[in-house]
Amino acid sequence: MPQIESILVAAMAAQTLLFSSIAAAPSSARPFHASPLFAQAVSVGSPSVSSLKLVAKRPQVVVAALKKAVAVLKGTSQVEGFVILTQDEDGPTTVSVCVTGLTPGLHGFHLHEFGDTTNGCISTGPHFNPNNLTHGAPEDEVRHAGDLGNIVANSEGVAEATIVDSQIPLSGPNSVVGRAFVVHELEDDLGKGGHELSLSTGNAGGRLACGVVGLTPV
Ligand SMILES: [Cu+2]
Ligand SMILES: [Zn+2]
Repeated sequence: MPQIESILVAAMAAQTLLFSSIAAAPSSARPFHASPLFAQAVSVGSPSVSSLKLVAKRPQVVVAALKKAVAVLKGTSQVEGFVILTQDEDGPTTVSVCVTGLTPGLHGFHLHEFGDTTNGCISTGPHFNPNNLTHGAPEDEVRHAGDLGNIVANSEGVAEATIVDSQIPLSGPNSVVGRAFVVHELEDDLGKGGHELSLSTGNAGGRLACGVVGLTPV
C-alpha cells in the first residue's frame, strides 16, 4: 500500500511539473529562438529537464551559425589589400574589401576558381563558375558565381566596398574557401562590352593582386 501511494504521489507530482512547463511554454518557448543569453536566463528560472536539454544544445547551433574567412591580396605591383567574408547560417555572404595602390576608377573584382598562387595570380585560373554559365554582372541571373563586378578606387587609389552575395558561400559544395579573389587592372564590362573576352572575363585586363580565402576565428 505505501508503495502504491508513493507511486501515485510521484505520478501526480510529475503531472504537475509537466503541466507547469506546458503552461509556461508560450512565454518560455520563444526566447530559445532569441539570444543565447535569454535562453540561459530561462534555464535558471525553470530547472525542468526539458529546458536544460534545450539550453545544452544551443551552443552547438551558435558555433555552426556564423562563418568567417579572410583573404590577403598581394601581387607584383604596389597594389595590396584584404577581404573579410562572413556568412550567417545559410544566408548570403557579406564581403568587405579594402584595396590600396590602384589607379583611380573601376577595377574588376572576382572570385577565381583556384586558391593556387604558385605562378602568381595567373594560377588562380578562371572565374569561379560551378554552374557553367557565361560572365555577367553580380545582379544578373546568368553570371559566374565569382562575378562580383567592380570596385571603385578614389583619387588616392583606395577602393573600399561591402558586397552582399548569395553565390559565394563559406561551406557546402560551392564553398569559396580555398579559392582566390583577384583585383584587375581594368573595369569589368559585366559581359556587355562586345569584346571577345566580355563573356569570359569581362575584359578586365591584367591581374594586379590576389589572395586565397581561408577560414578565420569568428
Ligand atoms: Cu578576375
Ligand atoms: Zn566571370
